[in-house]
Amino acid sequence: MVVPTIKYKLLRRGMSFIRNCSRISAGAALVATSPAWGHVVLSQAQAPAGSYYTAYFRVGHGCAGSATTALRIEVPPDVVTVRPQPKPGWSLNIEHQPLASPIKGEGGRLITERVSAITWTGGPLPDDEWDEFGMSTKLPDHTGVLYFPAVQICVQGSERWADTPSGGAPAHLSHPAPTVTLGPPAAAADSMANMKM
Ligand SMILES: [Cu+2]
Repeated sequence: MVVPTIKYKLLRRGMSFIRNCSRISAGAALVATSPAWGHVVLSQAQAPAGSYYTAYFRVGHGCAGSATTALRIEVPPDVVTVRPQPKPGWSLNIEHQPLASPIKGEGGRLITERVSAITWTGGPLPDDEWDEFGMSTKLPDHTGVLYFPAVQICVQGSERWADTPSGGAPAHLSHPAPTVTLGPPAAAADSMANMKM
């Protein structure tokens, strides 16, 4: 494993935030199949393309020990339908963006804009506690990786979780964007949905 070496180097450079991450990622390494616990991540890292998906953004710790007071999530351009989950103690801000070309939504209603970002503000969520922030989405029909760049604001400082791999190993990103990997559509689930209609 090269990870301990990297952690050591970062610690030597005085990047204290990595201490939070090291404690958490050590636990995550024991359960290799579960998503990483550090950083800001999506709790369910895989979903079928074209499915309805409730995205839970898990905030694992604060900013270098400082409590979290806001989380802003950018919605990928090809995700058109988004509904955020209100949280007690947090207020919601929803940013909209006009669609290049309107699309037909449920019931034939014309959709002319999309939700481009959602921010929860409140808390504070202490550094040594975790929480999840939810939004229901309709995923695009194609397979591949979707990135939801996040900004975590804290009482002191902030962290931007927006790194994406450029051909390299995702494990080496210091501030990876939350991701969900879209697999082939679930045929069984589709036929169930059609039966209900
Ligand atoms: Cu972390």
